[in-house]
Amino acid sequence: MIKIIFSSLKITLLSLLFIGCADLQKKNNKEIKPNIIIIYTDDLGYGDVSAYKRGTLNTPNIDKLANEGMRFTNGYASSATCSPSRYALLTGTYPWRNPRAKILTGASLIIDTTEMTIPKVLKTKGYHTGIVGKWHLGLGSGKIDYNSNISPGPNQVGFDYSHIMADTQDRVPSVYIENGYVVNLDPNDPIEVNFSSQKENNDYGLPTGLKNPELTTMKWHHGHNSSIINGVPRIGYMKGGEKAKWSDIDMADHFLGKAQEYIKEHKDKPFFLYYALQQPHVPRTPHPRFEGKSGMGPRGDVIVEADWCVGEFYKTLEAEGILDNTLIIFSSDNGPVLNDGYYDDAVEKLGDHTPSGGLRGGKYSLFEAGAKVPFIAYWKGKIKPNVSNEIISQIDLFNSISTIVGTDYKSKDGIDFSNLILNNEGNGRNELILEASTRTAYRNGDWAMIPPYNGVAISDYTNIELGNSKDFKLYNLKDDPSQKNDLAKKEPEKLKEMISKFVKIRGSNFSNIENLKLE
Ligand code: NG6
Ligand code: CA
Repeated sequence: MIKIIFSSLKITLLSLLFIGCADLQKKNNKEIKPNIIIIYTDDLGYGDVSAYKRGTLNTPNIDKLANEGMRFTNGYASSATCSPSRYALLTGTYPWRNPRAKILTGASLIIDTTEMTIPKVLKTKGYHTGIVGKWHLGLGSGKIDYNSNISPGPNQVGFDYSHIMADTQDRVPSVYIENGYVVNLDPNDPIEVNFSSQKENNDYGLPTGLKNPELTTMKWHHGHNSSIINGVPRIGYMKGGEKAKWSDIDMADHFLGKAQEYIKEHKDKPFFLYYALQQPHVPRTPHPRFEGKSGMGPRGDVIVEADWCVGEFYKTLEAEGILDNTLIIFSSDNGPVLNDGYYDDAVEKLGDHTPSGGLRGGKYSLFEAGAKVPFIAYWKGKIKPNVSNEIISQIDLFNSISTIVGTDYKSKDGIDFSNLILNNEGNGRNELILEASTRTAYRNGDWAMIPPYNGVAISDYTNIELGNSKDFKLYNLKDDPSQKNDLAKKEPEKLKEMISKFVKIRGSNFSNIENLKLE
């Protein structure tokens, strides 16, 4: 009897102590273990989310996260293209430090398996970690054999579970890969892939977009003229793997289903899910039930589809009862592009929608629209509805998440903004280096500086202003968010200061213009 009383007293005391600790930890944002979800879209622009009130497209489900959570108006991807941004997101390291962090096509894994990543940090705290969707950080360490275990990949850099497409929807192999194995692969129909040029006759004797335009249902504009899969000509050649090929129109439902399954399976333990949607990257292939829904052609339709996916995904979190214990970050890997290689009416049917939200440039650009993206943090009951104009980058999520779950891991270039994200307290970044196709630019406070670069001012293909010029450019974003007035000549002192601060981080070997004078 005494023993029973004593042991129940012990339990009560222990649980009191535990509750006390938990409270304290919560106060300090330490040792709490919310589920963490990053919802990452592909090429979604600053003006594509209606909560940003810049365009005419409607995204009610993403808006809910934005309006009931923290909406950053100065949130950046690290880069104006995909692989570098994804690299920086997961590692907290500037992509220009890693010479392999460029747009990838069939490349090897660019994250070193010894490098720390967000999922690795979370695993030290007992999290289960998963990725569903677009990877685009390379696979393997040489020529990849898609018919056996594909490694290293996401599972070797911190993810317990992975269900991905290797690169992008417009590249081969057009198959899903789960935990290193191609899904539904018939061993009697092995996959071969190569990205050599057509001249080398590496098309396996199969139809291509270049030779057989009559077999395509989507016409290529630039690039994208190799193997035809589901009527869509792709980048690269693929043979075999017939049963394993994805269905483009079902891709959104497919990834959503996998993300929902993951949640249901892991809801009882803290988990991290990186849900990387493929929309609105090309080829834009909405499910027929979304066709025509935006009135803007397939680009608008796949954004409506992506928004629906976010809504369905949210409903799952709600139904599983885990919303008040889940931090959701929503963002995009780079800014918007209309014509990215296919004739798909993105330009013709745009109407008065403004994907870039009035910012200059777009995907691939050093101007603002390249990397300034929708950036939202939502945690029901924890994050209060707010709009923040503080500067924050996806590169900061590593340190911020590390602090939220109570670890000391710090990345090379990130800053801990956990307090800003959760409590709207404290300042954001003073400065930030932005990257676009290996070129870099600098933001400090309200000022943006773009160094000189060789290359065309406007891309012949995408029609986007890339930010190339033979002179330094300087803009005051407060007065001039669309970067119309170059102040480099009017404000020489400011320019000098910006260059010197930029060079301190970036080093002086940043431009492709020879004998560049920094004074
Ligand atoms: C480019 C492709 C473009 C897109 C991009 C990657 C051509 C001409 N252009 O090389 O269509 O696939 O790579 O986009 O092939 S990203 O968002 O993944 O960075
Ligand atoms: Ca992208």
